[in-house]
Amino acid sequence: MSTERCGMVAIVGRPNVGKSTLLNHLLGQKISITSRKPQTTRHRILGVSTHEAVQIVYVDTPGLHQGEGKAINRAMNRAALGAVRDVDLVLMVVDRLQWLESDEQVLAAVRAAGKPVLLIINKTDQIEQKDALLPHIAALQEKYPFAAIVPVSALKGHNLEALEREIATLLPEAPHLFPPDQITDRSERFMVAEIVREKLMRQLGEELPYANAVQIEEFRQEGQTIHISALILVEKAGQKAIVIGRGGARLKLIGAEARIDMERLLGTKVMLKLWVKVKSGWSDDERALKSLGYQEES
Ligand SMILES: Nc1nc2c(ncn2[C@@H]2O[C@H](COP(=O)(O)OP(=O)(O)OP(=O)(O)O)[C@@H](O)[C@H]2O)c(=O)[nH]1
Ligand SMILES: [Mg+2]
Repeated sequence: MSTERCGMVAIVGRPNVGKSTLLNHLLGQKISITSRKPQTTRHRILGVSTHEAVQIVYVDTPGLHQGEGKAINRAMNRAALGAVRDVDLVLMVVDRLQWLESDEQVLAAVRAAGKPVLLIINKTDQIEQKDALLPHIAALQEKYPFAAIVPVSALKGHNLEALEREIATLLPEAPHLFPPDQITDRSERFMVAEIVREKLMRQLGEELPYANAVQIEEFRQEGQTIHISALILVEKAGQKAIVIGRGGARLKLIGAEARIDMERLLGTKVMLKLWVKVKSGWSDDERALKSLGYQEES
């Protein structure tokens, strides 16, 4: 048997560059929610990929953003920066040929951590000027001694095998941390709450800011069916009305979409009940955040 390799690999970048999409496609299974809106991911989420002697433990992180703002934003930045400290390798993701001030700040943060950094140019399927890619890569090489620069399309799965091979060469020789069939460290309860949050983010346009959180009140198996009740917390009465929609239509749609994903995840029939409750100020209240799982260990 060849020597075991294993390492922790943080996926970082500014919001919306495709970090969670990349994780899901690397794993071939959806464990981290995604949406067109920035700041979709709020927690650190592990995704474990084991192929024979190589185990890669990916850590998806919230997009690093400026402006500390509310407690929840600070908690998200802390989660992302904490992850960078704890890993063997950092994957920094950027969007096509863009290099913004916010990318520069992400680079400053990972540089400070002193870990090897592999730069991923994502969304190559949407690059119109293909011949601009090589000069862009050359310019990026000047910015930092990246371990490698790999263009991919996370969404279409382009070049992901080459990326995985590159990652494997950068991992230390070490025993595996997880059994080969384990794919995440998160509980089914957590994943179910995240599914509801994804449908909320996708259903609501700019009307609803990020002031929503989901709490699972019940998760109970009865025969072949799992009964789930989820509470959606919003900040204001007006937001509650928006989530519920006319005659409850929007909440019904969110529930129908969430149930499909939950049944796929759990492999059983799901009876889902959704509730919406106003709890003002939770997103800027450290204690409320802690009870919603936003407190990071370190
Ligand atoms: N065309 C294209 N779209 C992509 C690709 N990767 C991600 N996207 C889209 O980009 C949007 C953001 O993707 P996410 O994976 O949620 O991005 P993220 O970096 O995790 O975002 P935050 O968690 O908010 O920081 C979604 O609409 C994805 O479908 C890609 O390779 N090509
Ligand atoms: Mg994400």
